[in-house]
Amino acid sequence: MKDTFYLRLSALLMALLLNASTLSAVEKEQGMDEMWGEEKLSIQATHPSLKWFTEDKYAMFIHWGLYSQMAGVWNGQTYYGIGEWIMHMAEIPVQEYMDYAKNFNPDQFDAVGLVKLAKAAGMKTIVITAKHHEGFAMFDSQVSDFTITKATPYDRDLMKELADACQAEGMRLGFYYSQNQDWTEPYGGKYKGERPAGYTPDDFNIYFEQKVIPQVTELLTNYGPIALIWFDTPGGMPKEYSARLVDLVQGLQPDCLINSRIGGGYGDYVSLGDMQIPIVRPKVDAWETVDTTNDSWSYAWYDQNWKSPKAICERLVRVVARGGSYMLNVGPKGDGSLPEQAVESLTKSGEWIRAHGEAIYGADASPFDQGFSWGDITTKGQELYLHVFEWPQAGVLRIADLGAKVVQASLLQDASAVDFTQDGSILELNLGSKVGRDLPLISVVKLILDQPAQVTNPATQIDGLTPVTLLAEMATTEGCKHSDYRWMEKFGEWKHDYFIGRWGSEDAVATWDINVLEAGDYLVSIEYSSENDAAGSEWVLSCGDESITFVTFESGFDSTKSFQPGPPRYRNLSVSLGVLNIPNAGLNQLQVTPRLLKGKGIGLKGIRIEPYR
Ligand code: FHN
Repeated sequence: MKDTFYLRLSALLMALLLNASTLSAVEKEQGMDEMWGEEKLSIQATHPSLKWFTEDKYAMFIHWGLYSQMAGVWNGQTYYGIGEWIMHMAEIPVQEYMDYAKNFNPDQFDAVGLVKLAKAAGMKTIVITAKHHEGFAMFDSQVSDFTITKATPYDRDLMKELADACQAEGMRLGFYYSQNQDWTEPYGGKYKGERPAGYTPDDFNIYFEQKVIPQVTELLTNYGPIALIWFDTPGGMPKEYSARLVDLVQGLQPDCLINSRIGGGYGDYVSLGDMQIPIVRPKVDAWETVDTTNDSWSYAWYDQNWKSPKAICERLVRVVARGGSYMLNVGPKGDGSLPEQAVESLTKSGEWIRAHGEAIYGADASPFDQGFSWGDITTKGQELYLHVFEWPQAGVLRIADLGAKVVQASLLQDASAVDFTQDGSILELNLGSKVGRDLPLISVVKLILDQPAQVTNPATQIDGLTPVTLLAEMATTEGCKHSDYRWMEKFGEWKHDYFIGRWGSEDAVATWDINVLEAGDYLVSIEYSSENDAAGSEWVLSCGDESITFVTFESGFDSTKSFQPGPPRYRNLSVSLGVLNIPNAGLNQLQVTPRLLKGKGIGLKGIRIEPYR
């Protein structure tokens, strides 16, 4: 079965990634969900501080440590991969790694400049790595010598400098703290050296009592108000340790939020998987996506894949439109300076974000649970903000079934009126006269409604103007299953491939509810992957009485190489199926069902529907 196969790949990849030689059999079976403690999707979002968290929407994440000085290079060799894991990738002996601290001298670090950049970027909180898996304290800790103040030529406590700058500038501050993994502590999780004689896994308690508890106490005592503490990779840590940390944090700073990666099912809000921008709205009240400005978390000299300012704004909007918060990472260099491209894209995206803050800060999710092909929606009471990523060619944008009357439509940037008609349930906005003008990165059309939108029909809208892709995430399934396959591609960035697989029999069916705004002919194509033994399977795609029959072939392996060791993945193929007539406007169901299955290993990723003209 394909998804079982993928699960095994994923587990194997993680096992390889986590230094198989030091892991127990149980640890080797862990996938990223267990590492992240992501099972915590049933969170009760009740903490009073969630008010600011859900309103602020946008934070800066900073990965900075000794690994930043290495920048992906050890002993003259570049290690491509997840930068802050270089100790693991290059198998650097513990003592050598710790000695390397002598090279860490961040004399270009400018706390005030950093906070000002975050502000210019439109961010409201900074969360910085106080201690990552390497075990090095970026702050002045009394319980370890492996700290910035004791082990490096830079004897200043830069967390203090940052805390002061944050307070002066009105920026919230949070600390990342790796509570479980500590590669340089003999009793820490995933220690990279030889364990002391007589070691048993219960000795984790020594590390926890002597390092984690006192250091978290220091962080929550010596640096003023801490908005949140961001724990990471609890996988395998017994639940009682997470409970201890919750008590500690609540006792020291009751206002401080804790993310779900504390483990044990605790946490005030959910951190989704790294770089995961959900397609449909997660069924959880308070959540965030963490993402990064390029592909790496920490600075790596070779990673030049910077997100454009527009891409940053789009990702922020997609997250806010699904009801979440977005935390975007930047990796300073070892000397404390920031890569120029990161500064540029953060500043430019920040200009747009601040100018359109009305549609972001304090905004609620779209009344539709999913985005649109042209962009996405955020809302505030009777105001609806349409973030138009791509201007439709005809300059016309259609939305159906808002459940409210539009009173006024204007561009948020200058309040200039936008022409519109609202006939029955269909709202049509004519942006024609605006196209070609000096438009911002993303144009936002502000609608004032006569009442808050009442969307009773959340089906994906086929507007008859733009191509729409029905993704696997949006389907309901019978006899087949949703699967999410994740892998780390190059530099620490997790990729997600979501598909419908495990097709059990010819009775299986995947169904998409679609709201067709214009009846007529549509060109249909599908994206899928198929294992060899399932090649030649036959399928029917139907909408009412109209149908298309098609065959799926082996898709072969993805030729994209991953720097992480691991078996190859199946490739997604895009195949045009032909023209489908949808005779009736309104609510329809589009279904895919096998008529002859040669094997189960077929992953259906999406169906693209495009007006046929
Ligand atoms: O292992 C870490 C990784 O280095 C990085 O800190 C990310 C950020 O979310 N968290 C863990 C992997 O998910």
